[in-house]
Amino acid sequence: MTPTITAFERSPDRGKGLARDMRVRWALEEVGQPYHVRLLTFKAMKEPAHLALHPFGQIPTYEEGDLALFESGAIVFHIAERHAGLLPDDANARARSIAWMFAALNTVEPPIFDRALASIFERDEPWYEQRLRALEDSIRQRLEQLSGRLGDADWLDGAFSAGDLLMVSVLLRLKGSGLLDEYPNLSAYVARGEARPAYKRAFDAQLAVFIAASTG
Ligand code: GTB
Repeated sequence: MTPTITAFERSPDRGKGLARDMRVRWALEEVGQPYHVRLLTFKAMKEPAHLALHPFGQIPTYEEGDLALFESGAIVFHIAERHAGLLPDDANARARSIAWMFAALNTVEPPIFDRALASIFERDEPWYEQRLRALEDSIRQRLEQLSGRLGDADWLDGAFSAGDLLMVSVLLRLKGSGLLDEYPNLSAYVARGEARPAYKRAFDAQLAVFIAASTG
């Protein structure tokens, strides 16, 4: 059965691929699973039909037969469990990949996302510069640690896995901030992720949605 995911009808990032449907698209592309996309306005996301799928009225969701999921991490995990290619077969290596998935979402993403939110919603506050510095210090601490662990390896733990897919997705939000450039091995790691054909297909698909919304 072909799954259906939800995405922004018009992403506020103007097609930069920063919304969280991108990581789900990427996972589906990595495993070669075709998918449908249902596009939603902000208004539709808060209506009962969507709230029945997503208790917080957000994207992405994932529907497949009688299964409905929300939370991008849970969706990527589901895809990785049901298809070959995103989690190793060896039980210990698999557990470590899953640990990297959680690390990406629980340990690395929060200060990065908070920085993005602050730069949109708190820019005019008198304490903005101080808050930005504090958030960037927290981000640097995580990047330093991650950079040390990655070293000169291509991926976090052996072959590319769902842990890398989520970590690269999270780090991509730092592009243009200058922060990633302070850690050349992490910049190269993100570039390796972006160079994957599956990433490119997913990126092009979400960009096509933005272009269609802008020209239609
Ligand atoms: N923890 C959830 C998950 O991982 O799935 C978080 C889902 C989430 O934050 N969804 C956002 C959403 O639906 C879109 S991705 N927001 C609408 C709402 O809450 O009403 C977050 C996002 C939004 C915008 C940009 N951007 O413009 O760059 C990037 C990322």
